[in-house]
Amino acid sequence: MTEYDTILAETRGRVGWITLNRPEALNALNTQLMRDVVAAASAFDADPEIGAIVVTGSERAFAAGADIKEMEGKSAQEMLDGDHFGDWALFAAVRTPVIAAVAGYALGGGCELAMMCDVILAADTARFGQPEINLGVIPGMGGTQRLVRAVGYYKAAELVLTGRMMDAAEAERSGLVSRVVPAGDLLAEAEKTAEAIAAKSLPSLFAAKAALDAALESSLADGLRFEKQAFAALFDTADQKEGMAAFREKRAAAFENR
Ligand code: CO8
Repeated sequence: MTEYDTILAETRGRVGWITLNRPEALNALNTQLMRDVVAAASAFDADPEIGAIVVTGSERAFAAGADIKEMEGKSAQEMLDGDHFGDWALFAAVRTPVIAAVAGYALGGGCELAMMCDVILAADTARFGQPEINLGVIPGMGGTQRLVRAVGYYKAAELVLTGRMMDAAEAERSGLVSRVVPAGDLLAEAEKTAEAIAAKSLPSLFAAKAALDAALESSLADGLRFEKQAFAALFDTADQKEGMAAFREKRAAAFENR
């Protein structure tokens, strides 16, 4: 397994784990951490033995945002030319389902990173927010766009304009998180959920994620067209034949991921 400077990456069964590891900065997302996360996620994504990825932080912080100290002195031109956060688009584009397991702070870029994932499991200690307005800027890694889609305009607008944090219960009520669990159970729940996903057929997982993404990115008519094509295409996989035969024969499916 490759060693990284700012994260820990490991494989457990069919699940790839990425643990953000800059405790001195509450896992603030600097350029190196972005590169490390993208490299690890891309490697997991290319590995047919991996069916789900978990991204997590520490008990205190999932991530407290982009690294303010790294950005502070930059000009507008430098921010645009450097495209300092551009590689996060590669993370958002991985085909494999990604679960964010969030404890503590998920602020600014940390909240935006969680929203690039497909499932957000929150510990009851989790706190979400887009506090960039307090720094004289605005969210820059998708926060104004994905948060509106996740929680609706009025909730998102209040959070982005005031910069206030919401706790895990409010985040769940608002539709930002999939499920809240006691902090001590977070990693076990993430593992259980990831294993349940990773046990499915890989082609159907890729198709499901791509179709879900289409719901956020296209009109209903285009999304339905995409879904119809993706649904039909799966009938040329061995796993569709196996899955349906297993149902008929009243046994568990043995998927071969093809
Ligand atoms: N960047 C850099 N360092 C940080 C960050 C951060 N985002 N957050 C915390 N740290 C550091 C602190 O500076 C401190 O380091 P040191 O001990 O050397 O001073 C250490 O982590 C511990 O933090 P605190 O002492 O502040 O811990 P507290 O428990 O008192 O407070 C908070 C915790 C409330 C989370 C507080 O640290 C905080 O408010 N952090 C900043 C939160 C924030 O504003 N996040 C948004 C950042 S901007 C952003 O994410 C934009 C994303 C899009 C950019 C895209 C550009 C293209």
